[in-house]
Amino acid sequence: MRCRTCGALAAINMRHHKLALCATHFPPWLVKQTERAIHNYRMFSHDDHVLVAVSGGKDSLALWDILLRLDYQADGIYVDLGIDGGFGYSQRSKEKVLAFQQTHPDTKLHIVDIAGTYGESIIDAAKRRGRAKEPCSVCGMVKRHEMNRVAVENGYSVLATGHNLDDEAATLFGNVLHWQTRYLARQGPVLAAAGEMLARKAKPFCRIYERETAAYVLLTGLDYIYDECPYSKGATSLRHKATLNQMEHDAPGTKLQFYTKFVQAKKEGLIRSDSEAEREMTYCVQCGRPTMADGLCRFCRLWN
Ligand code: Q46
Ligand code: ZN
Ligand code: ZN
Repeated sequence: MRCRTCGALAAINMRHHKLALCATHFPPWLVKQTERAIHNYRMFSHDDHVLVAVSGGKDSLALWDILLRLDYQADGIYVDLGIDGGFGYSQRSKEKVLAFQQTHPDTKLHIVDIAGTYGESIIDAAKRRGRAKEPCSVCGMVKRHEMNRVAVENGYSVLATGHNLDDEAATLFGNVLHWQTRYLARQGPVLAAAGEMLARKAKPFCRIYERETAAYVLLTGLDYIYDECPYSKGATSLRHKATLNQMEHDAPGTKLQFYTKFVQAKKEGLIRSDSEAEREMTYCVQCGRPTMADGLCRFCRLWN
């Protein structure tokens, strides 16, 4: 395959776009695609203060890198979950994030140490809830709560996450399989803020395939933690990803269509929007953040 721009040997062939690009022309192309998504879905502008959720993995570091290249005011937040998994997962991922931030000294990095702040690591908290082997629901909830808290308390107008198209399509697939209409209402490229306690959320990579962010970090030499969290192995989302990969292999563009047509249907009012879902929310009596639960939110309940 040859690069469409210069005719050199291609580094990546994107069958879904009928486009092949070389090592020189692919990274700027991806930066432009990200900018386009930010603009088209009205995620944020150059006046916004963006907080990027960074895990040390390829997607979130690529996102922080691209937002800085695009001259956005973007700081980072790292949530130290205290997960070891036999290879010091949290420690090593934190080192990658710190190393990246040190090469961008104008940016700020917020680090939340869960065990230090709440007296218990994610895994211990999950154990207490009888979820030692499947800590992901507790972990995800705590991460979302803490990222939002830091965004709100520090005046960031938007929280950006590195979820890519493969993540979003797998989530959508799971939500549709179980007809989780509430979750469908809260899924999308950008979620509006709800009052002063819930920051706007944006996913600038929602149309970018995982192999494209992988190619980006490889070609730009970004250093990230290659190993996944040890608890991600049994995740249902991996099964959904495998199914979608098979379909994508047979018909390139399947994932992109599945996701973008969903977003379009929401825009046309065919699927309930997040603002409608928001009306069902109440506010946690302890931390004041929106919740679907009565009285205390799930986060406050966990630590009480
Ligand atoms: S960090 Fe936490 Fe993930 Fe690890 S314990 Fe599960 S949710 S897999 S993205
Ligand atoms: Zn080229
Ligand atoms: Zn609460």
